[in-house]
Amino acid sequence: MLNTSLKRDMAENRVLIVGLGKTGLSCARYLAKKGYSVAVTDSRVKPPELDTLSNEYPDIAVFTGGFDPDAFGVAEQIIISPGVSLDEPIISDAIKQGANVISDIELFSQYVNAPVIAITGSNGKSTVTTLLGEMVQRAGLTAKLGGNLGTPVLELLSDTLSDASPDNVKPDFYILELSSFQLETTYSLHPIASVVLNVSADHMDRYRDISHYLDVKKKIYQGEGAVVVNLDDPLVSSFSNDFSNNFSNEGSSENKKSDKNRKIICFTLNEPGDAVYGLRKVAGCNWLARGEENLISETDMKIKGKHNLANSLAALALAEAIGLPLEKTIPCLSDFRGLPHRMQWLGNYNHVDWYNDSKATNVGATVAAVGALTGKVVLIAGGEGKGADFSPLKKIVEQKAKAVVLLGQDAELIAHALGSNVKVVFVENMEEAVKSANELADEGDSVLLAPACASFDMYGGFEERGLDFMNIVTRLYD
Ligand code: UMA
Ligand code: ADP
Repeated sequence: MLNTSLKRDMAENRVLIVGLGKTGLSCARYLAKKGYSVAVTDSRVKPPELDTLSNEYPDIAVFTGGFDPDAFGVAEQIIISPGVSLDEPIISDAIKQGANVISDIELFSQYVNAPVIAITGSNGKSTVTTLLGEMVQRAGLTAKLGGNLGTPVLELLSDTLSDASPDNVKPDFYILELSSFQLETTYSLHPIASVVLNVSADHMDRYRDISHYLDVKKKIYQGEGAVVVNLDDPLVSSFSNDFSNNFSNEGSSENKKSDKNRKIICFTLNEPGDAVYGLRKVAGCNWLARGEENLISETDMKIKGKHNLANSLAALALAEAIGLPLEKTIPCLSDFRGLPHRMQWLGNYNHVDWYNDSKATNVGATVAAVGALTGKVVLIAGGEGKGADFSPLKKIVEQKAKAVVLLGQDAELIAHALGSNVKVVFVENMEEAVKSANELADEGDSVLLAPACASFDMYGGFEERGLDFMNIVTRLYD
């Protein structure tokens, strides 16, 4: 639980911020503005926000190029950035010696002044967070969005902004995309509605195994708020049983209440049955449905693929949990075009459709992306695999891929997992990958960048990788 003496520790100058990326900077600014004095450490020689912090707060002590034991020596309160593992020896030693380690999300939880909706899962977080934000706006309410989506949560709190800022108003809701890293050290968020969208292996270089990763994801359900459950994901629905045994397909189709009086709203990609939200075939087309009521046809939506139907149902369920009316939320589904770098259609060049799904940074996302396309696909994949087991790619690639073009650090590992039934080509960089895919694709095929890996071996992030891909494709073929 939260260290109740947090504020005393801060006042006594024993707060250490670990990491000086976006999160570390936001923590330093937030606490400095509140009058606390802090120290910051980062293992990198020149962390990304070093210059900004030094310019804004020259008096804050910063230790870089390693985690300085002197900085940890006096720290009783540590605020840890998501990119730093609790297994770092200096962190685990500090915990053994009684230090209290919390995330920026935990700090946010102590000061937040409006209800929070929290969204996690291995895939679909950013899509659902953004879509729900549009639904809130359409309903005439306000929301601030952030977390793993990109804006550190402390930047969303209005008291960090200057009084003159037009954003300096309390929103009706905060909608947070949360990663497992951020949930590890979060204890008192208590969202009014939360969801674990799905769970498939990711970050296996940080967690012992999938059950360790699952245990961390579960932390989003802290408190007594409404819970949205994906009935199709056995891992999610099984651990949801921990706080309620009412998730089965039995019973009434109305929102269920667990022993703890939590509102539970289930969704499925099957007929709604006893879930609240589901899919129904009407004249050969998939319709999103709430119980008996058909809401919108898949053909009237711009985001494609079964995974995006699941994301849309999850957003509807969260919207219901916070009281938004369907007549406001449904139009968002027909308008929403999706986010850049997620199944982004670039154009039809040389009679081939080109898609940028650079955000497919794990195996589950790539399986969903390949599965979302009709016809044959030339897949471009590879990068930093984060210790993943790539074998789940084999089946869908054998079914749908004409060839796979591999690049980056873990290209060989992916090729090994794919076996010999599919043509594999190794390349050195993105330009070679694009040229090779162009040669391998025939008229009517698709070329899809969905790497199943992080990008950090070759790029500064998935956006940079996606932009590189898009620029090369348009330069060569547009
Ligand atoms: N790092 C070090 N030494 C340090 C501190 C960090 O080497 O002392 C490394 C980390 O291992 C990591 C990188 O620096 O490779 C960035 O880590 P960070 O904690 O400084 O990251 P921030 O800039 O604060 O950004 C973080 C999230 N990044 C991570 O969790 C790695 C961002 O999510 C998030 O948008 C931001 O906070 C605001 O909340 C990005 C991400 O990649 C998109 N998330 C992972 C994912 O989606 O899979 C979890
Ligand atoms: P996240 O924020 O969790 O990374 P995004 O919404 O950014 O999720 O989507 C990332 C990628 O994951 C997409 O490009 C797509 O390939 C895949 N994806 C999105 N939603 C789902 C889902 N519900 N199930 C499986 N894969 C998904």
